[in-house]
Amino acid sequence: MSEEKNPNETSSAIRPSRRAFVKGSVALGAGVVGASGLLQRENGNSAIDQLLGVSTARAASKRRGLKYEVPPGKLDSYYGFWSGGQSGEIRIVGVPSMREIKRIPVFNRDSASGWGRDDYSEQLLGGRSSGDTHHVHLSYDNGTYDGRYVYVNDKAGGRLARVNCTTMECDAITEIPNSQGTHGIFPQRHKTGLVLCNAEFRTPQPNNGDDLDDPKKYGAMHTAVDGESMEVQWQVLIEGNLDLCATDYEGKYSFATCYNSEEAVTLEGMMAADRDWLYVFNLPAIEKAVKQGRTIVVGDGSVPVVDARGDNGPYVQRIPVPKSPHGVNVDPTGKYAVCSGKLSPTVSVVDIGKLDDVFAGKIKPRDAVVAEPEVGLGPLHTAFDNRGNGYTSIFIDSVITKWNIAKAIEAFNDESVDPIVQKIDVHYQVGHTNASMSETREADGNWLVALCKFSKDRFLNVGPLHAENDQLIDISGENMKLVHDGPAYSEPHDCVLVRRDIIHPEKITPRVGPRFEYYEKLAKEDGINLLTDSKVIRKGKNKVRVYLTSVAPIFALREFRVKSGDEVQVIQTNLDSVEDLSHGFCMSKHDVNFVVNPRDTRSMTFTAGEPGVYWYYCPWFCHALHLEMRGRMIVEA
Ligand code: K7E
Ligand code: CUA
Repeated sequence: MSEEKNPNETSSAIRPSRRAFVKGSVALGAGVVGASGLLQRENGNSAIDQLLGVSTARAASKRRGLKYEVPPGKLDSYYGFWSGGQSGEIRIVGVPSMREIKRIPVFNRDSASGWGRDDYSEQLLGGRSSGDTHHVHLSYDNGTYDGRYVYVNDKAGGRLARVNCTTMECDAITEIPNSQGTHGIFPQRHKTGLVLCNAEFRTPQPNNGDDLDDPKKYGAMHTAVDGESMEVQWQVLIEGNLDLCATDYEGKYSFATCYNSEEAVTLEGMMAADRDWLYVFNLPAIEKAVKQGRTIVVGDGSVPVVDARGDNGPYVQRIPVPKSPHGVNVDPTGKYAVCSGKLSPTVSVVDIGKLDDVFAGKIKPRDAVVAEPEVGLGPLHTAFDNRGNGYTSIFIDSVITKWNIAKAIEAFNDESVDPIVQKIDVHYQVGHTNASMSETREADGNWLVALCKFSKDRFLNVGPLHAENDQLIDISGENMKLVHDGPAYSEPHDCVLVRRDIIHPEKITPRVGPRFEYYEKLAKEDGINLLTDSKVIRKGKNKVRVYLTSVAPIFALREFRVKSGDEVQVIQTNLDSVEDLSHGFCMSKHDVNFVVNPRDTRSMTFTAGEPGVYWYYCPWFCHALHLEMRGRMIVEA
C-alpha cells in the first residue's frame, strides 16, 4: 500500500503538493480580495444577500465562484441537516463554512445534554441507547420546506423519529411494526402529510418463528406514518426489499428502489438478476383499500396491511431498471424520478407523467423510462440544480458526474448526443450527495456536498478509525469546483441543505409540548408551581422528588436530605430568560448529568448511594460564580 512506501517516495509526494499549496495560496488571496470587494458592492457583504441576489451572484459566480469562507461575525447561508449514522444523532452543519454547529441526540444517549437518560427522553427511547440514522428530511408545504419538522430513520432499530425545529429537539419516536432495516424515508411534498418508510430487510411475515427458512414467505413493508401525529397509518406488504425512498410533488406516488427482486437471502442470490425494480406505490389507491377494509392482518394486527405481493396495479407497479438500484431522487420540476444502478454504470430516468398510463395498463412499466445515461461505475444518489442538471455520486469511480437531464432524454434515442457535462474527483468512495434545496421546487444550484466514506491521506492520521470526508463543491458555474474538505465522525449518510430563512428556532425554551405536559402533570400531583417552588417531597417510603429552580449562579436549594437507597427524582427549572444561559444538574458519583436551558424544566431519576455528603453542581459555565453554583445532597443511613 502507498502508506508503507519508502521515505523517498513520501518526500516526492510532498514536493508537488507544496508547490500546489504555494500556487493555491496566491490564487486564494486574489480570490478573497476579489470576492469580498464584489460582495460589498453588490450585497452589503452578507452571505444571505449573496444567496438571494441570484442573478448578480450568478453572473459573478461564472467569473469567480461563490464565496465559501464565512468570516467571524458572519452567518452561514444554509442549515445543513446531516444524519449521524451509527452515532444515532442528527447534526446541524453551517454551509458553506461546513462548521458543525450542533448535535441533536435522537436515538443515542448524550452525556452533555443528558438525552436518553433524563426522565422524559428515557421514556421516549424506551430504555434503548443506540440507533443508525441515514436519512434526514424536513416536512414540506407546497413543494418546499415548511421549517417545522425534521424526520430521521433508525435503520438499526426500525424506527422513525421527528425533531421539532422550534427547539431542535426530538419530540417523537415511532416504532415501525413488521419491519427491520427501516432505511429510505421520505415525506410527502405537497403538504405535511405522510412520511413513507422502507424496510430494507425482508423478514418472515409475520416474524413469529414460523417460516424461518422459507424466503418465499419473506416480505418487506412500505409504511406510512402521519407526519403530524407520528402514528403509523398503514403498511403495504411487498415481496422484494425496499431500499431508498422518494415521493412525487403531487401526493400521488411514492417510490422505492428494490435491489433484491430475486427475493434471495444471500449476497449471490441478491445480485443474480440483470434487472431489479423501482417500485411505484399508488397512494390514493392504497388509502382507498385501507378505508374499505381490503387489508390483511399481520403480527398483532394493530396496523392495516395492504397485500401487494404479485399486484400489478392498482396498488403498485414495478419499473424494471438495471441491476441492484440504490438511490431514487425526484428532480425539482417534479417530472422525473432518477434511480441509480449501483451495479450498472447507469441512472434510469423515469417520467412521472407516464405513471398514470402505466397504472391504467396503457403502456408497459419499462416504457416510463425515458433516459438511461452512463454516468460511471457505482452510481448511488443524484442531486439537482435549478438548471436541468443532475449530479450523481459515483462510488467506485469516486467522482461526482454532472449530466443534463434533457440531453440524457435526447441521447436515449440518439447516440450522438452526450449528456455528460463534467466529472469531478472526490476523495474517496462517495455515498450520498446533495445540493442546496435540491429536494424542493426551490433548488438553487449553489452548493453540492459529497459525503465521502473514506478520508485516507486527507487529514492528520488519527488511528485505524478514520473520519469520513464531507466535501463542499461550488456548482454555481458551468464547472463544479471542489472548495472544502470537512471531517465527520461516523458516519453521515445523507444531508439536506436548507436555506436559512426557512428555519426559525426559539432562543428561549417555549414551555409547550409533550415534555412540558409531562412535568406539569408531576407538579400538579405535588401542588407545585415549577416556576416558583423549590421543595423536597417524600413520595412513600423510598421515593423522593426534589423540585429545584435555578438562577445564575444559585440553586434555590443549597442542600437536600434523602436516605441511602431512596429513588430520587430531581426536577430542575431554569428561571433565567437570558439567551445562551443554560444551567444543568450534575450529581457527583451518581451518573447524573443533564442540561436545563433558559426557561426549561428537566429531570433525572437515580438511587441515592452510600450515606455521606455528595456535591451537586451546575455543569454549564453560566456566570463568574459558576463554580460556586452547587449544593449538598446529604444522604442519611
Ligand atoms: Cu448510505 Cu442513503 Cu443508507 Cu446510500 S444510504 S450511501
Ligand atoms: Cu449555572 Cu453554571
